[in-house]
Amino acid sequence: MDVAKELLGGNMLAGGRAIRWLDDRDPRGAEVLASVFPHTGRAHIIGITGPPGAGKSTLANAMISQLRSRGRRVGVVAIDPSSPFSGGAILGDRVRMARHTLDADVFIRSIGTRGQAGGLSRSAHDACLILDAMGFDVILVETVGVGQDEIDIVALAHTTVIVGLPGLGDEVQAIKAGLMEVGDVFVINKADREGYEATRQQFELMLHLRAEGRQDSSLHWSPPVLRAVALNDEGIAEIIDATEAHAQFLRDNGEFERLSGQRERAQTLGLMGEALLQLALEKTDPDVLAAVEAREIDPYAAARLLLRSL
Ligand SMILES: Nc1nc2c(ncn2[C@@H]2O[C@H](COP(=O)(O)OP(=O)(O)OP(=O)(O)O)[C@@H](O)[C@H]2O)c(=O)[nH]1
Ligand SMILES: [Mg+2]
Repeated sequence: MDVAKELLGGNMLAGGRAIRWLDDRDPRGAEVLASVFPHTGRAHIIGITGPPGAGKSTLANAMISQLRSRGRRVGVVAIDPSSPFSGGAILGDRVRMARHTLDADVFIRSIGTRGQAGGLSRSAHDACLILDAMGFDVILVETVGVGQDEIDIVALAHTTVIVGLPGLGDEVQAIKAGLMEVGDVFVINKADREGYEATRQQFELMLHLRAEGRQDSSLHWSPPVLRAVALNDEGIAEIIDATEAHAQFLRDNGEFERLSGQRERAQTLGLMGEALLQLALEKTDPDVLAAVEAREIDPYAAARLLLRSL
């Protein structure tokens, strides 16, 4: 099977294979990517993040249905953290999203991490490129938002949806610590629970402070705070209205292409960094390292020495 040609035609089997190759660092993946790359750059990538258990997967699932009812073809990249504790959750997601698995216009892939820094965002980026080449209109990327990896993955997206939930506990703190800055659409899910109004006010306040802190207001996008009960499909149409409005806003300002370009640029530099490090490690003189171990030379001087000998 000509994987590149097949996936451009929307063949899911081919798409899945390409993503697996890229995830496994199989050289065939890079070959496929080379021939499909010119066909990318069209999909609207939406990152969905927020604290554990906020209802991101349930929401993603409801968003798929809403997008399908609007005729959009939807790709989903679910980040599968290598943590042993997440096994159940991922399995649960599979079951929950199963209602879409027979739909030829929905393609769901979970990707793992190799445990190396940046590995996860690289795999997520590759998966998005393949789904983009397959012609999906919208790509949802779901991740649990706490660490740097998640912020990196969010940087992949044109539109970032932050999912919060009622309650003034640690979740709001986690959102405050970084995610508030990157959100384009805020959703308070589980609005059927107590404390919705207080959380909404807190979000509005944080967004107000965020807007005040930004001098450059040439680009006017005020992130909405939306109410949802993902479990009952409540508030989902409004969320899709907002993500579509944001995409339109980006296109009107030339930001859509700029963000996509910036993403490819960052990916290139990341790959180069990885390759450089690999090369440097291969050429590293073990005697110098041994000398550091023996405390004959300090780490800074040794690093300089090793660099010079490259
Ligand atoms: N009451 C209520 N429960 C909900 C709602 N949305 C999701 N849930 C429930 O909340 C739990 C967690 O939902 P998930 O969609 O798995 O949450 P998640 O954010 O994807 O979780 P992780 O991926 O593990 O971080 C599940 O039991 C859902 O059924 C809602 O709107 N209201
Ligand atoms: Mg989930």
